[in-house]
Amino acid sequence: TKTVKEVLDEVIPKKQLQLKQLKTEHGQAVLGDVKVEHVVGGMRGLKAMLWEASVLDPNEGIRFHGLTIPDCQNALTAAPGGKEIIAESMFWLLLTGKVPTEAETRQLSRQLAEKGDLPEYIEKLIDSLPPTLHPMTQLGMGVAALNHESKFQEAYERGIKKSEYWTYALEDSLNLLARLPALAARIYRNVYNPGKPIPKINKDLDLVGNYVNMLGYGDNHDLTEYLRLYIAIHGDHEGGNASAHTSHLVGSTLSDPYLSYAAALYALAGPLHGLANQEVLRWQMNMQKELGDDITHENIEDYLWKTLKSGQVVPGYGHGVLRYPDPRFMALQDFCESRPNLLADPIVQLVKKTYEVAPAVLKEHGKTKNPFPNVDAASGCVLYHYGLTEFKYYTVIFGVSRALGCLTQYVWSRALGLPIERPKSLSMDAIEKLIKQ
Ligand code: AMX
Repeated sequence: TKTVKEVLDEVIPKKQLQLKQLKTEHGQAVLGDVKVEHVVGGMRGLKAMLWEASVLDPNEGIRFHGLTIPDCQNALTAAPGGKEIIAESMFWLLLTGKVPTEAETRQLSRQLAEKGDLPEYIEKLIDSLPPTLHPMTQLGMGVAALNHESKFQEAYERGIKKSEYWTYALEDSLNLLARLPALAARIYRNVYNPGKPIPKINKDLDLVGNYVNMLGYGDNHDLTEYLRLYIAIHGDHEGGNASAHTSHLVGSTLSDPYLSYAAALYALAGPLHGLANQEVLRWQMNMQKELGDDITHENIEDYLWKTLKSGQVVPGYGHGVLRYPDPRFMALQDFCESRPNLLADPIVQLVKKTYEVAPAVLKEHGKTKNPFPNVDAASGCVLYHYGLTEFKYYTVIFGVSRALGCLTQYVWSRALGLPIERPKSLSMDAIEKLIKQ
């Protein structure tokens, strides 16, 4: 059984060669035009960054090294006694491009569990924060402060060769991933359930199994399985989304993995991005309150129009790239469909019914390019059903997950020696001058 580092030792030289050939043989090939609409329109659709682990097709959704979510559900190892993909097997796939064996997955689980305890100064820092401070703010602070431990930063200061960067990047990434559950769980406990002792990390359990245990829901097998699936499929969504792009940009300055990921978390904390899963549930609960027991397709339609006419977006719908229902939404819906208890829950029903009505309303409204649900339309209601009712915490779970993809790319960016990002910006006057030329 190889370690993830040993597999990377084999894979990296091949990718380095591929990049060298791309640069020398195809450096001048054209991938698309840069139009004014790109410059003023949030760079939507502009093919402008390298990201190895996943590619998003507008109609088909995400593929991780070519594998769809159902492919991953078939190929990747589950926890003992479980069925859903676990974070470790997804991380291994993202990082190496290879499906890990069960033994490799278990070994990575143990490696992470052994590194999972928080340093005391982080515990003190988190414990000192007011419980009213948003959990995402706390998560970003904890991740940033963990850079006290950065091997990458220490090695850089010592003066190492560029070719060695990735090994320290990997060490930091594994350490950060290992500690995220304890950090995220401590925030939850402090804010919502103070005073109760947090269980210790079980070295025989997977990363998410330990996370759920530390959150205080370890005896809920279905919630544990749901979070395994949730964290695996939220792990990466190519590079252009705001959190991934932020970590890539910050990492390109050779800021360490902790600081790069802390920056990503603050992009994730915006309501148009990761905070949408908090917003969806708030919006659906308001709908439930207003409609009472009279939940019909017509009433939902009226409520959707009311939201749109008040100038708000319908949270959980639309996407920067996707033009079809998000396969992550479908995977979470399938999880519900296979559990009658879950499906009978009024809020899960409401999400399902909203999905039956919203695309037609959004099409008629005519603004959004994608009238279909994204993953956030479904993710929160299941957490709510299982008793994790604190919406403000939901994006933290997303934040634990997105580390899989962002840290993967951090390692690859250093292995490939990618340069500091520095696109060219233009003022409106400069754009007009260029057009006239
Ligand atoms: N409800 C109402 N209007 C919407 C809409 C929605 N769900 N989605 C997009 N629109 C509007 C936009 O606000 C924009 O209006 P404008 O021209 O007045 O500015 C117009 O439709 C065109 O937007 P677009 O090109 O289709 O989308 P985008 O790439 O600019 O934005 C996104 C994508 C996700 C920010 C947007 O669809 C949105 O705000 N959705 C609701 C929030 C949400 O669910 N976010 C989660 C995304 C997934 C994630 O990151 N977790």
